[in-house]
Amino acid sequence: MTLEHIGIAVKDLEKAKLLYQTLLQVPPYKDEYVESQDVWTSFFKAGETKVELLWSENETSVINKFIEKRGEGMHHMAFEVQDIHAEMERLKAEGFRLLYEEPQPGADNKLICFIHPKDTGGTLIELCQDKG
Ligand code: CMX
Repeated sequence: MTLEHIGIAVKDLEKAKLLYQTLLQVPPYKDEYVESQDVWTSFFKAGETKVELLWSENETSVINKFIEKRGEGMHHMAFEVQDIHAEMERLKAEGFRLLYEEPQPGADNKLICFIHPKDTGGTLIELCQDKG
């Protein structure tokens, strides 16, 4: 698995975009609304990996629930896999709770699934596979 991106939950997307643009010295390469997650995303390249800013206007979204409980900051790590179905089967057999039965459409042309943070020492982990 390779680290594909790190997701950061933010309260103000425009402010966070300016901050990361200053920090990384590159503009975001993509802004995308992900309907299946009800979240706006903004992606920055950072060497071999990416930073994904996450923002939602919906108060009941998982992002705002997370911010309310834990504050802004790192929300998840995403690992890229070659065969997401096979990885989901493998991890399920290892006893991890997966949040979806089937991979869902995610941002940046990916199929995604999450592992429950209670099974991974408190860090939400996403598996992703390029749709090709
Ligand atoms: N990282 C670490 N722990 C987290 C977490 C996160 N991102 N989100 C929630 N938790 C913790 C909570 O703090 C809580 O812990 P305590 O019981 O110790 O307080 C526990 O997990 C249960 O959380 P909750 O507040 O009751 O919230 P929910 O159960 O409603 O949701 C989760 C938690 C992970 C199942 C939900 O956020 C989820 O389905 N996430 C997957 C989808 C997602 O995150 N989408 C946004 C990103 C989309 C994208 O990248 O495109």
